[in-house]
Amino acid sequence: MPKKNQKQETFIERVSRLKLSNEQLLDAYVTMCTIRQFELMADKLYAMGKVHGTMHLSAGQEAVAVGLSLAVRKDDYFINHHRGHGHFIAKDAEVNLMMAEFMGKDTGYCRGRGGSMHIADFTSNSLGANGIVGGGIPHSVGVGLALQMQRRQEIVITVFGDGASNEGVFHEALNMAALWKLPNLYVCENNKYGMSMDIANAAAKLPIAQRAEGYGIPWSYIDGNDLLTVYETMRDAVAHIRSGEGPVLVEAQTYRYFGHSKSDRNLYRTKEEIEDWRNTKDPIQRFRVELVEIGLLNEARIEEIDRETLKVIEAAVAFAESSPEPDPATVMEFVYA
Ligand SMILES: Cc1ncc(C[n+]2csc(CCOP(=O)(O)OP(=O)(O)O)c2C)c(N)n1
Ligand SMILES: [Mg+2]
Repeated sequence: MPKKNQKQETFIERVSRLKLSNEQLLDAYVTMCTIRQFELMADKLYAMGKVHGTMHLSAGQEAVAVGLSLAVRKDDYFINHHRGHGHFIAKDAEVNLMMAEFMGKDTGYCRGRGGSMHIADFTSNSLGANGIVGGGIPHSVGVGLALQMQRRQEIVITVFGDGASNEGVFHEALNMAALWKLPNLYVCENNKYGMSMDIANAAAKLPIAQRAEGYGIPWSYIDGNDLLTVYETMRDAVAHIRSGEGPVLVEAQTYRYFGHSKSDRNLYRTKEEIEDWRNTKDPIQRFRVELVEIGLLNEARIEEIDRETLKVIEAAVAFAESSPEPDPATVMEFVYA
């Protein structure tokens, strides 16, 4: 991918070069805030014993989900991984149905059978998250091949973590997708850790995205906490893919604030490291400062957005809590053998 020198450009110059409207910028900000509120609430509900199983929170990674969603079409296909709440929300999922799914309610996206890690919604071409690390990566080859054979304009986006990129299926899938020039965008969310393993101790060579060269695939390694960088990179990648040139791999450097899952005690990283990412690299804070600078946000509006997004999430909790449990008699429904 051509690398542009964005250092000399001011935010406003960048926004105008990228032709993003005020409405798009504000929408992106609100969506990032919604994801953050959702994750904070999910954490609280888990602590209260209202959500069962486990969950993987994506607070800190919001700019990847939202920058990506700005660059793709709503009918593009999406294959997600276990840390996928933000991507689902950025694809306009109904938070009511997500929350109900978390609480195992019959009104949830998967009628309460999937929980946090397995949300899918075929009506919006969200093909599902996956509890198997790297599990969605080979599926993307089949989906891409189907889209290509049907001469469709949609592409398939596959999101996975740095840890998943060390699995064999990553290489198998990239090889076939490149060979057949499939319409596939691969997005590696490098949040520095796979469970408790620092990627620096797990990957022989960084950046991960450079592995794409082995398959002749264009690649980028980007600041995944900068919304406009994510947007621009994904937009260029999508243009390449839609023109029939085959797949692209983007590695977005980001960071998760919560532990890996609910059993994590953060013993593999320091408090200072977490605080540094929170205080100096937070994607929402960075974007907020930029929007204030260009006059799109002020203190009052920021507080209003915080209140409004919290209200949406609280309403989702109320919806989920008042929803019925699945009827035990239906336990065999949707089971295929
Ligand atoms: C095939 C497989 N191996 C191991 C696990 C256990 N596991 C769940 S998440 C995870 C780490 C994944 O790290 P990464 O791909 O970087 O995603 P992240 O959790 O950081 O978003 C592991 C090892 C699993 N679910 N599936
Ligand atoms: Mg990771």
